[in-house]
Amino acid sequence: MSKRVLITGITGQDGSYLAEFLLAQGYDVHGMVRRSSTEGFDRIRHIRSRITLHQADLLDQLSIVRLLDAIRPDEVYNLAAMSFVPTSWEQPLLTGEFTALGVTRMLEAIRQVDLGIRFYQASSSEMFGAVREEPQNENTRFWPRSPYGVAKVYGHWITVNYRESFGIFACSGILFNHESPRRGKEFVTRKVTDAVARIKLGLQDKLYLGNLDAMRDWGFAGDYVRAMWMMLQQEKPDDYVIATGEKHSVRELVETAFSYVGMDWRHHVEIDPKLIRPAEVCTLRGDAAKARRVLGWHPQVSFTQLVQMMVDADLEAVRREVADTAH
Ligand code: NAP
Ligand code: F7E
Repeated sequence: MSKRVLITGITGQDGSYLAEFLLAQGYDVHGMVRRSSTEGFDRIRHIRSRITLHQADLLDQLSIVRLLDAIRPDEVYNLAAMSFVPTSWEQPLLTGEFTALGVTRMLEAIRQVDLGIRFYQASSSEMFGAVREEPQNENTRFWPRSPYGVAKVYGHWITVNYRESFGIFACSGILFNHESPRRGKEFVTRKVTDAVARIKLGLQDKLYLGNLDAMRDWGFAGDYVRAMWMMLQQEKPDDYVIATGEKHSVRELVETAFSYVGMDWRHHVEIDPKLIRPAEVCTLRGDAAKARRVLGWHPQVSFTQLVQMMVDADLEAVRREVADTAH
């Protein structure tokens, strides 16, 4: 019989790639979605008929318990969260409820329904924040720089604690930034590739950005969801850093994206001081040696391939948008 899985955050970037990956592995895939007056299922439209969606909310403990009891999954991937760093300064309490306490609600539900359910927690390189060393690995001290980062530190430690307290097979994946054509347009990579497409096609002239000096270790989301699954297939639960080991600045990102379509970014990019964060994570670069050694995980898409893939996808999307409005 096929294994059953529950993904929270299935409508998000990672949820959609993970659902595709697990379907290909033969899983019976269930997703948790929150109630909304309109359906935001764009990223999972192409697999909608092959998955089962259920309404529940990270803020509502009983809804999660009832859901786990009804589905009885073998594995749970907790990807749901308020994931945009700037919003975490505007809505710090809600961020704590979703991104921090939401993890405890998931773990409590497992504790109540079935201690045998395997659990993956979507932790983040934002926990390293003002980095204490480079590259960062599983033993690097955390110093989060936003309410989002602080909430993720809580989520990480409650996952470790429930593993140690109750023997739950719970893993915390400390994932560095990962992107794709399905990335939300407020994140810097997609904001840049969407703007490059619009500028190239004559629909826009300027792109306003914040800190061009920030450096990130950017990988491809499709590679990273494979690592999540690998963690839950091991004999013992553990925590892993997932990263490419390379870092690039926002300036390099912009240069790579504009030059790919034959344009000079200096003619189009302007700085908007409102986009500078109250406390910045200036640089991140991960060391995924443990994941390579234990899981056998390697990223397959390079930085340049990733940027080009996203620009190509946005050129196509914007062309479609233009054609649709012309009809
Ligand atoms: P994303 O695209 O923003 O997706 C977030 C998902 O969480 C969406 O499906 C959203 O549902 C859902 N959600 C939010 N609040 C919820 C609630 N109260 N109840 C139920 N569902 C809720 O994020 P992502 O990039 O896929 O990231 C997935 C996870 O990995 C997140 O936890 C993120 O913090 C973490 N992470 C991401 C990265 C990265 O670089 N992408 C790196 C490290 C860690 P709606 O569609 O209803 O909004
Ligand atoms: O910013 C700088 C910004 O918003 C990256 C989330 O998935 O990854 C993501 O968090 C950098 C920052 O991602 C703009 O200041 C400059 O230094 O794309 P981002 P993030 O904050 O790193 C981690 C791992 C997560 O866990 C999060 O959930 O780019 N930057 N100008 C800008 N950033 C944005 N968004 N917009 C700009 O205009």
